[in-house]
Amino acid sequence: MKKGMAWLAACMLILVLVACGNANNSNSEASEPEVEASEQLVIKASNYEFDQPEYRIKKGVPVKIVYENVNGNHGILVPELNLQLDTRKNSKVITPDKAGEFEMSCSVFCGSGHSSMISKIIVEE
Ligand SMILES: [Cu+2]
Repeated sequence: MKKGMAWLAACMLILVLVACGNANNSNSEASEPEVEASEQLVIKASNYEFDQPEYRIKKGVPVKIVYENVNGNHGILVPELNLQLDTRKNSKVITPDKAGEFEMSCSVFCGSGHSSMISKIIVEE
């Protein structure tokens, strides 16, 4: 009799765990809808520069921006494109809706060369 109760309790526990797992999955999908991007742009940062003076992407085309930290501890920040990446969150899909040149700076105060870490994101029409 006692054994039966334990077995029943174990079953209940498994059911609860499964239900919770499903709930978590649907939540994470809802909070961050990931757009499919066929293009990818890798931006690398080191002490104290980005690997290119400018990066080109296209207006209206989803692009996956990937941040790569080469040395030091940096990040990228482009307020106009609502883009901020660093070593903790290192990729994001964006679809720029306006053409132009947008300044990109380092999002982490990394030391003496911090303020010279400036590049441009150019969104082409
Ligand atoms: Cu930096």
